[in-house]
Amino acid sequence: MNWFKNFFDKVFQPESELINETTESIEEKENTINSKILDEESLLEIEEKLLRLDCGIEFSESVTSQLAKYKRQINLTTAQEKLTEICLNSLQQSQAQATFDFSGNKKGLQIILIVGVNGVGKTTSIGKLAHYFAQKNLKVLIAPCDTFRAAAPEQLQKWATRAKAEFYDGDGKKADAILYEAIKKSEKENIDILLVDTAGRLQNKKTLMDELTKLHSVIQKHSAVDTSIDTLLVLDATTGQNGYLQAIAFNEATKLSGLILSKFDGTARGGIIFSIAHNLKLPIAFLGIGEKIDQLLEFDLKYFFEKINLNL
Ligand SMILES: Nc1nc2c(ncn2[C@@H]2O[C@H](COP(=O)(O)OP(=O)(O)OP(=O)(O)O)[C@@H](O)[C@H]2O)c(=O)[nH]1
Ligand SMILES: [Mg+2]
Repeated sequence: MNWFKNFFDKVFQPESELINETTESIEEKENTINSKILDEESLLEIEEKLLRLDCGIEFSESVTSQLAKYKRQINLTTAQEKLTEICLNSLQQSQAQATFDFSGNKKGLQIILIVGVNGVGKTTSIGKLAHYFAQKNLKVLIAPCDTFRAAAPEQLQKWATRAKAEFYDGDGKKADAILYEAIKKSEKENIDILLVDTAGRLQNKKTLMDELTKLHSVIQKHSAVDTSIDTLLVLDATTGQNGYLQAIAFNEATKLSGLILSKFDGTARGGIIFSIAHNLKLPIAFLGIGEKIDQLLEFDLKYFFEKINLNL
């Protein structure tokens, strides 16, 4: 019996329903209790499991040291519950720091800069976001500020057409000039959401980060007072610990608002998020769960935990 699901149903259940827990479900749970005691060996296994999920050394050690307090006092079923609680708390804390609001109820132009290394899914995420906002009856404009890859604007324009969003044709201009023009166009045409694609690769890391800093200053200099800016880092859920290093580098260069975890449909590893939440306190805004236009979900803790599989 999947007690993990039961545990989650309880965590996300209204309290009134908890009181009515039936004797049947209590018996069911008791039948599945794994009587093995939490010992040194099982603590090591838990740490290995977290490392395999890409949770990173610091987070994995922090979890096992919190669990070590219960050594020889609890069985593995209870340890599983505590493990899940610790992981859940960690993500809840970083999600609580979120300052972004993608409800579509904000006043003024909302500019969303999409950043991330080469191939993580920036352009695809922009297409999906354009669709997401268009579904909320918002006017969306896409700006192709990845001027490094020749085919990038064309790929983005196709997404804009699919999402029924507007597209600013950069026509060979530099990224900062394209952004400037796109901001002006947004103001003139009462655009609600301006989505900005950026390069994932330039000559080297410094030029890439310098370019992002430049784009930020264009927004700061040339946008109206009620314009809001969010920078979302796209991370590929299957990349592992390298994703953590990407988050550090981009956060230093651009002050990230949060993350889009793409390709979460693949192996559904994504444990990298715990590492980032634990160390950088960056919230997740969306999950990419496929290549199609509607395969983007607002981040949902329950969904994430069901997929990540922390089962011992
Ligand atoms: N399965 C799956 N594939 C995805 C997802 N998001 C993007 N992809 C795929 O990842 C590949 C790269 O996506 P792009 O959107 O071009 O990535 P990018 O970051 O814009 O790449 P560059 O412009 O080269 O830096 C494509 O084949 C996409 O279809 C996702 O959520 N799930
Ligand atoms: Mg791209």
